[in-house]
Amino acid sequence: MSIISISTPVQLKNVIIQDDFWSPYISLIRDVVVPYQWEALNDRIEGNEPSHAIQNFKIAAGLEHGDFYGMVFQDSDVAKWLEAVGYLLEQMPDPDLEKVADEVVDLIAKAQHADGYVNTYFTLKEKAGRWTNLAECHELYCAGHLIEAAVAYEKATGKGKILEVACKLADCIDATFGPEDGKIKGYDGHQEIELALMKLYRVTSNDRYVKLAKFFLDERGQSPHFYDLEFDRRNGETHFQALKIAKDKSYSQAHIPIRMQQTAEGHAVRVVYMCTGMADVAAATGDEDLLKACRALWHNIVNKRMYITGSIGSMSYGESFTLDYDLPNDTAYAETCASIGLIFFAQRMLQIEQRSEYADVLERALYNTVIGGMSRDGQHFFYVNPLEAWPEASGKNQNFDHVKMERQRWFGCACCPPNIARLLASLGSYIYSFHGHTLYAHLYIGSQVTVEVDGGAVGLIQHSELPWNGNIKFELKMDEPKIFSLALRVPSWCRSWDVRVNGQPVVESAMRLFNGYLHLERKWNAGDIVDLVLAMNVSPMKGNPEIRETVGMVAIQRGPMVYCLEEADNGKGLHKLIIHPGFEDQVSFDSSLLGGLLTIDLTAYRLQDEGWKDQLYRVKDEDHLEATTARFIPYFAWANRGSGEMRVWIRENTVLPS
Ligand code: FUB
Ligand code: ZN
Repeated sequence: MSIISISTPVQLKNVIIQDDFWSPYISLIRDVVVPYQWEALNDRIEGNEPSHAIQNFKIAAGLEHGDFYGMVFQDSDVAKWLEAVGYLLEQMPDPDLEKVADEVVDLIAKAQHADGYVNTYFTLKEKAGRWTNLAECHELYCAGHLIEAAVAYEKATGKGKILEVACKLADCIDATFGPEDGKIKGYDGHQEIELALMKLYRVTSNDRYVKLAKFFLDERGQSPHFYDLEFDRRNGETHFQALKIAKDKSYSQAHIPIRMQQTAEGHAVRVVYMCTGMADVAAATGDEDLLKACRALWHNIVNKRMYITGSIGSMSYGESFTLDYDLPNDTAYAETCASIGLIFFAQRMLQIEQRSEYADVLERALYNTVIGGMSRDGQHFFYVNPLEAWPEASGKNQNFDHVKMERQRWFGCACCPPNIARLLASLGSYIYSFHGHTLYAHLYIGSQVTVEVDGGAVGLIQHSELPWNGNIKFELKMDEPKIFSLALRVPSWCRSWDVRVNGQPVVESAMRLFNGYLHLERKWNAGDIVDLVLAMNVSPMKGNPEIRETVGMVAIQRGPMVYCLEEADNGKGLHKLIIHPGFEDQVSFDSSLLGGLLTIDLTAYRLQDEGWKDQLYRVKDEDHLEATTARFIPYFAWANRGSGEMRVWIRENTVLPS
C-alpha cells in the first residue's frame, strides 16, 4: 500500500489576497501586465521584438495569409497568457477580458486539425515534420502549455470549448505515443506535457492521461536512445544549430532514466518542469520510487546548485546547471522561468510532504528572483537574473552577453514575461494547503481562505506585515466550533518566534513543532485570533565554503528578502566595499523609493586606490580603508534606476583566530 497521501488543493477562487505588498502586484498583473502582453503578442507595441504569436494562429486558422514567424515554441506564449487570464477570471469576473480570451479560444480551436493536433509551426512551416524532431522542436511542450491554459480557463469560466480542444489534442498525442505497437516511443526535449497531462487528468479523471504522463517520464533516457533514432531518421537535420541537443543527452535530462538521476543536469527549466511532473505522477499513482527520485533531485538543486536568490542555472550555454557549488554571480544564467519552475516543484513536493524546506525555497524564489524578473511598471522583464552586475563589462567581455543591465520590454524568446504573469495571477494557490485535518499556512501573505472541515466551511483571515515585519495575525470564521490543526510555517530565516491564541501564550503541550511547522491543534471557535510574531533580523548570510565565489563574502538577508548594493546608492566600485563583523545596521522604510522599500544601512569600509598609481600588482602593503555606510536595497528592486553596478555578495573582513 502506498504511503503517499496528498493535500486537498485549496482552490484559487477560495483565496482572496489582501496584502500591502502583494495586492499591488495582483492589480499590476490584471491592469497592466496581461493587457500589455496581449498587445505584445499582437505586435502592437512599437519598438518591441516582434512576437507574431497571435498572427501565427490567425494564419494557421485560415483567417489570414502569411508565414510563421518566431521560435518553434512561439505558441506557448499565447497559451501562458491565456492561462494567466484564466487565473484572473477565476478570482474576479472581467467580461471585457473574457471576451478577448474567448476570441483566442476560437482562434486556437480553428487552428486545430481534425485529428486534434495543434501547433502553428508545424501547420505552417514544416508541414511534413510533425513528430520528427521531438528532441528540439517543442511540440509536446507547446501542447502542454495549451492544456494548462485550457484547464485554467475552463475552471474559471465553466466554458468547455478550450477543454474540448485540449482533450482532443491530448487524445491525438495519446494515439501517437505510448508503449503499444505502432506508437512512437519518444518524449519531448522540453518537459511540460507531463505536468500538463496531470492537470488534465485532475479535471477529467481520465487515467489515460496519467499513464501517458508516466510513459513520457519513464521513457526518457532509455536505450536505444530515442534521440539517436530520430536523429538518424532525419538524416542528422538539426533545428538549433548552436546546441547539440540531440547528441547532448543531459541537456534534456535524457542521459539516463529519470529514476536514476541524482543530480540536476542540463537545461534548468526542463529539470524543474520534469520534477514537477514526476511529483505529480508520484502523488497520483503512489509511486514511491518516483518520489525518491524527486527528493534526490530536490536535494541536489537546493543544497548544491541554487543561488541565494532562489535562482538556478549557472551557465548561459544551454541555459543550464553545471556542477555542484558552481554558482558564479556575474555570469549566472538564473532564468526567471527556472525559478518559476522551481516554485512549481516546491509546491508539488509540499502537497506530498509538508516540510518547511519546500516552502522556504518557494518563498526565496518568489520574493527575490521572480518579482525581480519584472519592473515595477509591469512592462519590462529580466530573463537572466545575475547576482552581480558590471555594466562597463557588457558588450566588451562576451561572457556577459546574456546579462542585461536593465529589464527588457520583450524578447525574441519571450518565455519569461508570460510565465511571471501566470505565476503571480495564481499566487493565491501557493499560500495554503489542507492535509487531513490540518490547514497549513505556507506563505505569510494577507488573505482570506475558505476550506471545508468536516462538512462545514472554515474561514481564515490572515493579516501579514511581511516582507518588512514579521507580525502575522489570523482570525477564524466558522458557524460552529471545529477541531482541526492550524500549521504555521516557521521560516528558515526566523530564529525566534512567539505565538498566542486569543492573546494568551500557547503552552508547549498545546503545540507541536514538526517538519518546520508549528501545529496548533484544538477546538477552534469563531472569532479566535492567532498572533504569530516571527523575529526578522538583518542576517549576514554565508555560502557553503565549497562555493568558490562566496568565500570571504556575506550576503544580507532580512526575512525572505535578499538584499543587494546598487551603484545608485553607493557609487561605483561596489567590489571595494567591505563589511566588518560587528557592523551596525539601520533599517528604514523609504516610502518614496520604488514604490516603498525597506532599506538597510550597514557600517562598512571602502578600499581606497591610494598609492596605486598605474601599478596593476604590487607587494602586499597595508590596505587603505575609509569608513563609510553601505546602503542595501532588496534584490528584487535592483535595476529600476537605470544601468549601474549591483552586487549581492559583499566582501567581509574576518578576524583571524588568535
Ligand atoms: O525552450 C522553451 C523556453 O525557452 C525554455 O523554457 C527557456 O529556457 C527558453 O529557452
Ligand atoms: Zn524564460
